[in-house]
This record gives sequence, C-alpha cells and structure tokens, in this order.
Amino acid sequence: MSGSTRGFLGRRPPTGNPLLPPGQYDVGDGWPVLTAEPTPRIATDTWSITVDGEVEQPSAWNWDEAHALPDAEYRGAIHCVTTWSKFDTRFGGVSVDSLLDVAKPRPEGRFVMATSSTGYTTNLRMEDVTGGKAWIVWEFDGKPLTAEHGGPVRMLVPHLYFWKSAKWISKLTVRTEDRPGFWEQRGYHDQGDPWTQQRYQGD
Ligand SMILES: Nc1nc2c(c(=O)[nH]1)N[C@H]1C(S)=C(S)[C@@H](COP(=O)(O)O)O[C@H]1N2
Ligand SMILES: [Mo]
Repeated sequence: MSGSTRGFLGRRPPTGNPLLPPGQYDVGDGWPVLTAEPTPRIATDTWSITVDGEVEQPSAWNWDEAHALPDAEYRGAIHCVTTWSKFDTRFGGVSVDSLLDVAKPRPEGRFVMATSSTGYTTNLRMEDVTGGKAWIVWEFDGKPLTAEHGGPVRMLVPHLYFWKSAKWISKLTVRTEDRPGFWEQRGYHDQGDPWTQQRYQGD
C-alpha cells in the first residue's frame, strides 16, 4: 500500500496537501472525541491485553508486562471517516508485532478481531496489523493517553480510518475468516483504507 500511496502522491496537483487523503480536511490542533459508548475508567493495575484464537500460544500481558516489551512509537497522521484528519501525532506504546511474535498466529489465521473492554469490536486483516503498521499505545505527545481517547491503552492502526483503532483495547483474536465488527455490521467497510475511500461496504 505504501507503493500505491507514493504513486498517488506523484499525481497530486501541487496546490493540494499530498498527505491529506481524498475527502478529508485538516482538523488542526484539535482532536475530536468519537465514541459510541460511555467512557470507561480503567485502572492500569487491572488492565490487560490478551491474544487468542488461531495462535500457537494464547498469551496475555498486564500493564508491567506490556511495558517490558520493546518501546515503539508512531509519528504521523490519523484519519477519521467523518472526514477529519489530524497531522503530526505522536503515540507511544508497543508494536502489535511484539505481541504476535509471542502468540504466533497460525498460517490460516488471516484476520484479527480487536475487542475493547466496553464490548466494541473491529475487524482487521492480518497484513494490516503486522509489519510495523499497528500499535498498542498508552502515550500521546509523551503523556498518558486520556480515558476519552481510549486510555489507558488503545489500538492504533493509523493507515486505516480511525474506527479501526479500538479504544480501551483488551483483546486481539486471530481468526481464519473475516467477521464484521461493531461499525462494519452497521455498514462500514471491512478494510477502511482512507486513500481509496473505503468508507462503506461496497466502496
Ligand atoms: N471502544 C471503542 N473504540 C472506538 C470507538 C468506540 O466507540 N469505542 N470509536 C471509533 C471511532 S468511530 C473513531 S473515529 C475513533 C475516535 O477516537 P478518538 O475519540 O480518540 O478521536 O475511535 C474508534 N474506536
Ligand atoms: Mo470514526
């Protein structure tokens, strides 16, 4: 996908912002809160993340164990399907690759369902959460991630529309088949690539 992005950038008119996907606007310094459910207050000493499903080694990490994994950072933009994009974000946590290295997905496990402790779910393809493209994050701009933005820990999949970035993440389930999550059952796209405007099923 980075290849097609480069090709796309090469064809952009010089006046447009080449980092803004089609149909998006730059929200600036703000950061809208979008949540379909009440914001939970989750203590770090009770938080954990589980990786289960089609894996050789179902695994779970508590707060300290997750922090003992190699630090990873994302710097860049995020894109919401409601058309705002936010540039120059900086998130800190760990790569999803670090969790999957331990859990070892089986070859037939080609999809991942992200589940939040609130019950929110969103489905992703394995290739969209591996290879340094997805994170489990607890810091924004060097500070603890606030509860309304998914703290203490959320998923971050910044190359896809932001509904794929489950707030209050608690579980990643590796699956052999793709099943729709919360918004996908309500008509949103199974993949959600902002560069090709995969907003709704059929896009
Ligand atoms: N658990 C949970 N995660 C969620 C949501 C939600 O309602 N519940 N909303 C999604 C949507 S539609 C978006 S755009 C982003 C919004 O994240 P933000 O509030 O930090 O901007 O979170 C996504 N993750
Ligand atoms: Mo959204």
